[in-house]
Amino acid sequence: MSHTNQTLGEFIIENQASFKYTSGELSRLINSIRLAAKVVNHEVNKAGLVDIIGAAGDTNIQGEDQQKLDVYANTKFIQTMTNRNIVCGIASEEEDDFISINSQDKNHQNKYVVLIDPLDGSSNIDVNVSVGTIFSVYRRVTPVGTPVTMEDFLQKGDQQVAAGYVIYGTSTMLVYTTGDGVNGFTLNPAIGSFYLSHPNMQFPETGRIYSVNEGNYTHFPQGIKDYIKYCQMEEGDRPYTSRYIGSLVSDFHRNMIKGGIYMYPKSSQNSKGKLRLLYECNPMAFLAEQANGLASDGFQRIMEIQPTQLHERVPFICGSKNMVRKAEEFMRLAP
Ligand code: P6P
Repeated sequence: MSHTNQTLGEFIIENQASFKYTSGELSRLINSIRLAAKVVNHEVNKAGLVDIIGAAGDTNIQGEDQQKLDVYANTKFIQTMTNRNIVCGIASEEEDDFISINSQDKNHQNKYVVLIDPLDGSSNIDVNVSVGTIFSVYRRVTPVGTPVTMEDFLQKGDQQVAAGYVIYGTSTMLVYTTGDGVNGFTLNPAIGSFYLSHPNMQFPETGRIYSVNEGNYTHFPQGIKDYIKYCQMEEGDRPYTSRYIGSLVSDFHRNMIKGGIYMYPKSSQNSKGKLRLLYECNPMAFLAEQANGLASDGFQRIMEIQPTQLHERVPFICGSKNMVRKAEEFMRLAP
C-alpha cells in the first residue's frame, strides 16, 4: 500500500503481522487509545469555551490540583480501554492505586496492562499551551486467569511492548512504537481520521536545543549546572537555543524533529526529580531509543531501572544521542 494518506487503521492492519505478539489484542488496544484521543481532543480544543477548565477541587496523589480536563481525560481513557475488554489492569497518574479490570474481563483472560498519564502538562490548559497524553503497555507477568497484581505494573521499561503519546497542539498527533520504530499520525479533524504524517521518526544524532527549567538552576547538581553553561558557551556550534514549554510531550516532540535534549534533573528540592518513572519516563525512553535517541537518569538507561513504587519519580535526561552522552559526561565529573 502506498504510505501517502495511509490511515492509522490501515497502518495497524498492515503492520500487525510484524508484531511478535500477533493476537490482534495490541492492535485493538492502540485502536482504543485512538478513539479516546479523539474524544479528549474534542474537549481540549474547546476548553476555553466552556466551564471545563479550572481545578476540579480535588488533588491527585502528587498533591497537584486536578484540572477538570485531567479528570475527564482520565475517565475517558479508562472507560475506552475497559469497555473494549482489552486490558486486565490500568495504572494512572490520576489514580492512587492500579485498577483491576474485572467488569468485562471476568476470568482475567486479557494479557496487557496499561500505565497512563492522561493529561500531562495540565497546568498549561488554561493558558492555551499544548498538553499531551502518555501511555505505556506491558504484557502481564502474573498468570492469566488470576487478578493482576502490583508486580504486573512494576516492570522495567525494557519490557514495554508499546508506548506513545498524543499531543494536543496546533494539530493533534498520535506518536507511538511497538518496538519497530516510531511513527506519527496527524488527526484530520474534519473527518476524524489519523493519517500517517511522520513515518519512521528519528532524533538527529545531535541538536542545538536544550530544554530545562532554568529557574531551578541553583538547586541542580553541579554536573547539570556545568552542562547548561556548556550549552550557553560561545564555541563551535554553540551557544545552543533554550526552549522549554513546560509540557514534556511538546518539548520531546519538538526535540525529536529538530534535535535537542530535555532535562528534568534531581535537585536539592526534589531528590528524585519531578517526572514519574512508570507513565512518563519509561514510555518516552522507549520512544527515544526507538527513534535513535537516548534516555537516562544521568548515569543509567531509564529502561533498566527496576521500579519499586507506582508513582516513583526519577531524574530524566532524554533526546539526541550525542547531547545526552555529553550531559552524562558532566554528571559523571560532578554528580
Ligand atoms: P516545571 C508537567 O507537569 C510536567 O510533568 C512535564 O510535562 C513538564 O515538562 C514538567 O512537569 C514541568 O515542570 O517544574 O518545570 O513546571
